[in-house]
Amino acid sequence: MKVLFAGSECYPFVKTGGLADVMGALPKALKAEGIDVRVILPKYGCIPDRFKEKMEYITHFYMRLGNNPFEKYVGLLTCELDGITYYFIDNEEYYSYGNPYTDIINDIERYIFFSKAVLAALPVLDFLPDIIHCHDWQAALIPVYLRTLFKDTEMAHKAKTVFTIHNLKFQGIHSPHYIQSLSGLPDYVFGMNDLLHNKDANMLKGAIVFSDKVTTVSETYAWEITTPEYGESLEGVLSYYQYKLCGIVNGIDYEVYNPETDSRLFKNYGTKDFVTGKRENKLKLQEELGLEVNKDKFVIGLISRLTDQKGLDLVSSIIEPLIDGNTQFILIGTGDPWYEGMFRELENRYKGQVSSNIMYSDERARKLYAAADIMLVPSRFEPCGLTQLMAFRYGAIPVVRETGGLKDTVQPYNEYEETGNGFSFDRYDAGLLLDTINYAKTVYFERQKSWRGIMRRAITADYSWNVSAEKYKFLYQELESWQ
Ligand code: NHF
Repeated sequence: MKVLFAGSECYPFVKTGGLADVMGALPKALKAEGIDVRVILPKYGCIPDRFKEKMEYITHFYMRLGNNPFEKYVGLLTCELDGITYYFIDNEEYYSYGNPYTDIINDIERYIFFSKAVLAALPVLDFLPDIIHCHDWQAALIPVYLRTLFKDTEMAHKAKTVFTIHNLKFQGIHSPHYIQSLSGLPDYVFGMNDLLHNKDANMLKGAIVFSDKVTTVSETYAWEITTPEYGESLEGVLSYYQYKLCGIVNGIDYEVYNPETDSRLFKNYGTKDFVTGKRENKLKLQEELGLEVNKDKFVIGLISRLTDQKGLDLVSSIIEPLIDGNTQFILIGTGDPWYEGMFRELENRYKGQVSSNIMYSDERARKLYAAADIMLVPSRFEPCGLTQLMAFRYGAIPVVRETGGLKDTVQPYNEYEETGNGFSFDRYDAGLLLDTINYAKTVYFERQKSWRGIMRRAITADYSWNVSAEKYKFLYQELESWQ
């Protein structure tokens, strides 16, 4: 079986969030299931040189885009990494700048170009996939193009499409006129039953309508997005198409994230020596960040994009009662300037107890997973969430809100049965977050044997891609069997 993954970011070439992790890890797990998976993405200027040097030029051609009378250059490059073939769409005008995103108006044009170029490139690449698996709004027009402008091609007769929603908040919305003039899609696609939504053209809605299957990254989120609270105005459309919607929870790459071999840690550790290993990482990180060096402090970690989605308003309103003499708080993340300022101010106010790292640093993030006692993920909504999975892997205990994938992956601690690998609360409420952290803190300080049990269950749990990759395989097989 041949599968093509198309999306806007992919680890290790370019990453701004969890989408890149999934695009990087899932193909490897599917390959282990015997599937020929290849990945296609734009060749951004921001891809590190060490990868650009590995890329080989295949060919180029020219393609028209919408009403523009001039043809656009489409370069094709390839490279192989860890047994996976990657293809890159090259066009200096679109991809030489940005990180990788720019602003929504520009990005809409850049990803319309990408979506059309992917389909135009496939015959040239001599790779006719059985499944084209598209991710998020940036690849949303691929299924639409396939069933319209490309409908009479061999590829359209053969390929089925899967569209995965990683985050419904971003949909690729603009006026029908703008999207039609750029895409050149036929008039009928801009009707109420297709791309038109609340007077705008909505690219993600197009993918929901035109794809053979729609998936999202946890079962709970698959249900939540059919409700007004989480549906981002598409709940009606998603409910209508519920028959083709399903949730498959993400995993993480257990080779990339492994405390036994992770060279970024101060000390490596595994399932046998995690108590001493984590202690050493805690002491060293405290020293590096200028916090009071003391193994007995309860270290709370938070690694997040600083946006409203992540529940930071809850965190900001409980920070005062949270930070006492026994507790330290370490944040890593960038985002909304208001939150950045707030966390900087906190660090100044609580010198030695709070460390706000307003940055994106993979190395520091891994050190924090290894050092922290708990990791906070109090999200307002969370399609899957990878932070809690990485926290498990490094023996940090997640404290999460019961939504989306957080609900599906964190089993709350039960003190009567001594089960569970984390702590959770249901309503989006600062008081509940504080109570839950305080409960975790009490177990940590007063019932150390129980705490070690929670840590053991977290660090030995299997949240790798194995199980979920098999589910995707079944889904692809089902589609392949359709005539
Ligand atoms: O895990 C990868 C990620 C999710 O919850 C996460 C999100 C974006 O918001 O699927 O995509």
